[in-house]
Amino acid sequence: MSFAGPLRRSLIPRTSRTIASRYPCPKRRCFATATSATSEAPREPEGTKEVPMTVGDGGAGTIRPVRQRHGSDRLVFPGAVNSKFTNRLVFRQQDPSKAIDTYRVMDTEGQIIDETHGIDFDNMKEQTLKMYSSMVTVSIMDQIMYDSQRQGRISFYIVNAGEEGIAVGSAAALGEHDTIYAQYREAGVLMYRGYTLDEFMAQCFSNCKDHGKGRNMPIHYSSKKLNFHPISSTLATQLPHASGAGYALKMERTPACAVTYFGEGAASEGDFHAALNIAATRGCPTLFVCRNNGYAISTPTLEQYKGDGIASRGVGYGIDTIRVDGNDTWAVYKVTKEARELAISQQKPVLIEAMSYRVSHHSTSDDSFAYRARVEVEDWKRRDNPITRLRKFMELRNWWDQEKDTQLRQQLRKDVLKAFNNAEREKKPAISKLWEDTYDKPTKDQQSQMQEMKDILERYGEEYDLEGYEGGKNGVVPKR
Ligand SMILES: Cc1ncc(C[n+]2csc(CCOP(=O)(O)OP(=O)(O)O)c2C)c(N)n1
Ligand SMILES: [Mg+2]
Repeated sequence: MSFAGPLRRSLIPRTSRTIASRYPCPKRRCFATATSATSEAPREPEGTKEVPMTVGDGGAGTIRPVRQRHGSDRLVFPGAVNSKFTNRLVFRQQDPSKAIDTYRVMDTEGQIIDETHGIDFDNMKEQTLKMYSSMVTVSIMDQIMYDSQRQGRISFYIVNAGEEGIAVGSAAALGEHDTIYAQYREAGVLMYRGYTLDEFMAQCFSNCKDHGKGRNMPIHYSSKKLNFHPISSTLATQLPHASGAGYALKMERTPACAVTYFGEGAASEGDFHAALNIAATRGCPTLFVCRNNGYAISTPTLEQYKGDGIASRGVGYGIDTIRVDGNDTWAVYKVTKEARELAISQQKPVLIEAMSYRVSHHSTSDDSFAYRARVEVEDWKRRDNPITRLRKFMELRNWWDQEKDTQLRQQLRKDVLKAFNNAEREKKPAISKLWEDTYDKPTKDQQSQMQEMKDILERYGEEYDLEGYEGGKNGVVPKR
């Protein structure tokens, strides 16, 4: 019957079929050879028959068979496919003297120390200046926004100090179609990708130009245009999203990757583990970029985990992993570029652990001197800083000097203040925006809430600065 073929085919789960045909397994022939070879193998006692089993290879999503051979010197179960038998009862421990290395391209003086870096610096002057300028802009914006929060002009802020190199160095190595899921201390990624100062300020002031319609706390940026998903400060929720986005890119055969940023503290969340495991088993082209800055608010890393940082966990999940000096912007650039290439060409996730120190308080809601000494912070600031390091690199190449630096900083300060003042004067979004975008049309409950709000504003309108909102007190009228 002509139906027989397609009918039988349809019994195979659709996903396995498409995945297997897209990523043919070079080892599939070996299965056939191994199966026929068993007829010549010595006979096994009853009850210990070889049972072919399959196991995911963690790469392109293919499956291959494993079997426990009689008399073998190693364990070959689906859960542990190449483990030697031993009669020595030893609990394996980590060896603190063998911590995972930290990759560097340049030292603290801006001198290149890895001559195999393969970065074409001579043709990268313009890009280097863009990277440097992005980092300086973030640091100037941070100072202004931090002070403005203290003056009560915005409600909240998170400073990026000390971690600008991780954000900008990695962003410089990504493609425009790569889709980003960040935590909250990665303003440099947006800055490098072209988010304007007006956009930053509109979000922080929750004004009517904010992409999020003023409904989120400051620093919860988003940009559809730049493939940057909205910041969610509910820790680690972005990580499974990034695994899923990587999987979607793989299914669409888009030559791009998903990239997610998170702190080492967020890596204590269950979502971190779920995200890494699913990305590893499904072979998702997702880059996991961990900023290990030594603190989860007031909890130092020494109290957060016992293992070798976050990198050791990547290895545990079977993910290609690297640790990098986060103050070395070129090292971050280089590993991100290589990781991206690996993720896309081999369809698998990569974990990057970028080491840095959180120079700032956690946020404007935190006073870090309640749990760490001022001298500790001052020491770190003096010893090393990603901005200073990149500047030294540029000076060594005669691309930069003190005069240029002063000019750049003056100009950027002016630009930030201009955007700041414009955003502060802008109206807030119409009050009705509070109810938009959850449902296609306002529900009955929402309509009654709007009516209640309208009544309150009619009665007590003079208690509020309604003129500051688009449409004033009439802005609460729902669009039907
Ligand atoms: C699910 C959840 N739990 C707790 C918090 C409160 N919280 C906000 S930031 C933070 C520390 C995060 O530390 P880390 O991931 O290292 O990021 P860092 O602030 O150091 O950049 C905590 C516990 C939260 N936002 N979400
Ligand atoms: Mg941290």
